Amino acid sequence: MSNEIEQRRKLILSAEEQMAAMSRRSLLWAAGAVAASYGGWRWLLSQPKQDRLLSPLRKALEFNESVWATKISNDKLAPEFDKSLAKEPKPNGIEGLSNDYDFSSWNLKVELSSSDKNPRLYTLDQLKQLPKTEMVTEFECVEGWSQIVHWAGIRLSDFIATLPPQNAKNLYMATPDEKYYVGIDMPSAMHPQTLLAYEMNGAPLTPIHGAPLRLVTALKYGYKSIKRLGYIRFMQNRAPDFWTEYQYDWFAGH
Ligand SMILES: Nc1nc2c(c(=O)[nH]1)N[C@H]1C(S)=C(S)[C@@H](COP(=O)(O)O)O[C@H]1N2
Ligand SMILES: [Mo]
Repeated sequence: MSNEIEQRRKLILSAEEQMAAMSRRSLLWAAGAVAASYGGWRWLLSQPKQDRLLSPLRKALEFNESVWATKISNDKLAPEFDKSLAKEPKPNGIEGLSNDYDFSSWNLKVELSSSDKNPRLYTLDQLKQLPKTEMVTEFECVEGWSQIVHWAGIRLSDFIATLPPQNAKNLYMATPDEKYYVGIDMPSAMHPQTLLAYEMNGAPLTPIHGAPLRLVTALKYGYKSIKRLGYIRFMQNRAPDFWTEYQYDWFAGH
């Protein structure tokens, strides 16, 4: 793990410890108390990557997940743009993207439940048999930048439709080494703008952008769009999520 990420985590965790005993209702008051008693904001502001730390705190003050849970639904579509506006997004986030990965060993492992001992394995060619779907949507990182990107791949809902029906509520998705992982609720997984993408801006994904296959969800912040996807597991419980463990919103709608 990079030092930068380790440092960010420490910052977030230390702020979280300070606030852990405080109830949601008194959070605004609590933020002031933390600032007063620890010189908190001055200290926070003197740290690198301040936005990365401050934004989850700000989110906790302003929103709650139920607001986002009602905001996203299969009726709502993210705006789409002209392809001419699409550019490469900033390469961001390398958890689970080890340099020595053997791409020839890649396949997508799918477990239909937490106790499924016989994962189904898919090659990219097999997945490409499903209808190719394109979208030109805005990719938004919680750090504050965004970029219009032209994606192509298969709809996650089209893929799920090929599997035996089951009534899972969530998906766990992880890199082959499981060092990066995201949890996605089933309505979001079934949304028409949730793709298993293999192309970006008309070319196959490059390794830094998640080759050979990544998730792209147009209605959520970039941290849910896991690169180098290797596992999908259907779950009843809320699936673990890398950044949610450091206080980012699990739902991550924007
Ligand atoms: N495997 C993996 N996927 C990841 C990340 C990561 O660290 N590892 N970072 C996420 C974050 S925070 C963002 S903003 C996007 C960035 O995607 P990009 O590098 O293609 O722009 O990838 C997401 N997916
Ligand atoms: Mo991000």
